[in-house]
Amino acid sequence: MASQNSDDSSASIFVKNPTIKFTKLFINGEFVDSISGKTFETIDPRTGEVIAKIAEGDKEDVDLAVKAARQAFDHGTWPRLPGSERGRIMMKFADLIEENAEELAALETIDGGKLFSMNKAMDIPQAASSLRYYAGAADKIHGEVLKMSRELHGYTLQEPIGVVGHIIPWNFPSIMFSVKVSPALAAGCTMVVKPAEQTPLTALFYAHLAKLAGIPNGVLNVVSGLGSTAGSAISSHMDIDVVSFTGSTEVGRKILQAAAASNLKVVSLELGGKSPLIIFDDADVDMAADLALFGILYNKGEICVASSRVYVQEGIYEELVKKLVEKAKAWVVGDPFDPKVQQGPQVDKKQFEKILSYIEQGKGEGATLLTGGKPLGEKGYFIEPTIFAEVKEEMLIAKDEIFGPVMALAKFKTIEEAIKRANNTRYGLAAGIVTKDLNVANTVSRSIRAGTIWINCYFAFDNDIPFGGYKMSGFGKDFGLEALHKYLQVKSVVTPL
Ligand code: TAP
Repeated sequence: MASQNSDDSSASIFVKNPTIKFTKLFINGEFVDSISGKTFETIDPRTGEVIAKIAEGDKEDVDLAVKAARQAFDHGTWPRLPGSERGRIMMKFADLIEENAEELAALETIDGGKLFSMNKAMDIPQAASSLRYYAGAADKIHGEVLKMSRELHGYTLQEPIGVVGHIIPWNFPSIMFSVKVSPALAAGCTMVVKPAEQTPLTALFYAHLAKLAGIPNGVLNVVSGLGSTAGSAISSHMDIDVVSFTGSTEVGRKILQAAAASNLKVVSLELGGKSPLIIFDDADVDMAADLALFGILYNKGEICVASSRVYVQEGIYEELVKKLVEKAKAWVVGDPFDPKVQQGPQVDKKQFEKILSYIEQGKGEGATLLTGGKPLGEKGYFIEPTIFAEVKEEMLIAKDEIFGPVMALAKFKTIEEAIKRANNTRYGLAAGIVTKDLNVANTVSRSIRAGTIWINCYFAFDNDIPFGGYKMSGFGKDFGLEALHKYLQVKSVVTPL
């Protein structure tokens, strides 16, 4: 395992220490201080040091942002523009993201500890690509002419739903921003975005680029701040029509309660997961070990669809475990700017400590620690890739979303047992299956109650693939044309013939 301080880097010194240009709230097309004048610190998880002080929005700032968004929706041009024109501006926004990809990727790395190489190759391009996907849909939003049983003429209109509140998490700040904002923009909505307090930097940069692209004032507002104040003000606001949230199941529940207690706004929740990866005896052991490791260690395990429970059929169990441990020991943890590094620091001290406490819990409950289990280095929030075997269903590490590089491994005999154990969770976000047998793949994918099933692959996302949860992983979809529909409402128009 690499030490955490490598000199070798693909990023220039400038990129590793980017100037922080945007630290204020973005309301009605302007960067402004919070009304209270308060700020909060955003931290570099590589060192624990403060990067910048960010304006801390609260209820009054959310009110101002919603007022601007409401004005832009009720009287502004954006919802009334031809879809093709909205699409053209969104394409320009995407171009500007690509022009600034290096700087955005670096901000994402210093704010959240994510790998610079992945940000540059994947997260930032995906933010642009999501805008382009929905830009292409903006002029194809239309209703239907209905077949009536009486002497009536009826048709539907697809209208933008109104003012949207987006509350987003810290694990994929750019992708989450774009995946929420793009379909809402295409639909003709106006919006307020609250980024996570750990990672506000890119959302504020995107606000600047949106203005440069020509998105009118008030259409896209960004209020950085805390969940308990700014986030809560969004979910309970009387003039927000829909809240689109990604984050923990616990906060998702609060948002639903706040929506019910306020104006019954529409809610979409993309919540936690405890996704199973089932590896059958006929799998290529080397490929399966790579997939299992990637499934839990990618983005340092801070991903809602992480394959945190791995079930291996008994015939290949011993061989697979041996490979997994070998590969986990060779996995490189360290400076996320170093191109050889595969895993950076956890996002913050709280998350770091939470993961370590789950590791202690796993040891205490009697699971076998095969490798890892400790923090790495003197500073920052680095944790060794950790694998537990003989994990029983009732253990906390098999049940809770840890959101870190911790795999819970178990052995199974039959396909029925694998399905039963995979479904033994309150979550239902995703699942993976590794087999060469098409019948097995089909049976298992139809039997698992989860929103996405990956067969012989993992984390295979695409703009056109709807993504969302079953059970306590939430409801409502991001990605795909499905996501567009959550920002539209259907109006029926009827006239006598
Ligand atoms: P959450 O607390 O759920 O944070 C997600 C977003 O919700 C953040 O913007 C947060 O603001 C905001 N928020 C917090 N409390 C709120 C409230 N009462 N009303 C409205 N918005 C509120 O997640 P976290 O604390 O960052 O992480 C905790 C755990 O959640 C993780 O360990 C992980 O298990 C899970 N998680 C899941 C996901 C996904 S993608 N499913 C993503 C992140 C975390 P702040 O910035 O102030 O927190």
